[in-house]
Amino acid sequence: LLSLFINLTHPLKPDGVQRRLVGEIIRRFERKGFKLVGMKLLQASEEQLRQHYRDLREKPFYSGLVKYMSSGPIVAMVWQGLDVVKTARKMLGETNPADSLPGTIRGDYCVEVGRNVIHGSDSVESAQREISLWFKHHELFCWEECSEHWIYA
Ligand code: DGT
Ligand code: DGI
Repeated sequence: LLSLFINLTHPLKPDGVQRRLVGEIIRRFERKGFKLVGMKLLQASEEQLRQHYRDLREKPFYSGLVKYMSSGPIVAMVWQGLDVVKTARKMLGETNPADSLPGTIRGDYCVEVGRNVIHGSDSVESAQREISLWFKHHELFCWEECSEHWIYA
């Protein structure tokens, strides 16, 4: 069963923490059936953010993005579950909250692309890269969930 699983890094951005959305967002992923395997509150360094957003370094909003992301604590999370990367992107909504449907996290809790509350890895490869950027091996936990047989057939 575990070999089907894929991880996702999933930092709540500084506005998610400031706006007291941490519990609400964890609740959505828990209720969906995904398993929390890593989580911490941290202040991101500019160097970490430069690596995290290296694909966006030519964009006009890049410096503002790094400044915003380092402006306060974030919550970094790793969730595990079948197709979690793909499904979590649907739960997050579109990059621009204005394009996100109600019912998604960005559709329900924010209005502007520059304050879109949460990040989710966009592919399994970027999830692997991002997990190794934000977490040390011993900060991730492999644990057996008692409800697993009611979530997976
Ligand atoms: P549904 O789920 O009744 O609304 O029907 P569909 O069209 O969403 O799903 P369908 O017709 O491909 O499959 C019918 C049921 O068979 C589906 O509810 C769950 C089950 N099923 C489909 N593919 C798999 C699979 O690969 N493994 C297992 N364990 N069950 C499957
Ligand atoms: O993976 P996403 O966060 O959905 O989107 P992305 O990887 O294309 O962009 C990363 C972040 O960069 C995004 O969450 C918000 C910011 N961003 C993207 N496009 C714009 C933007 N920020 C501003 N201000 N303007 C943009 O056009």
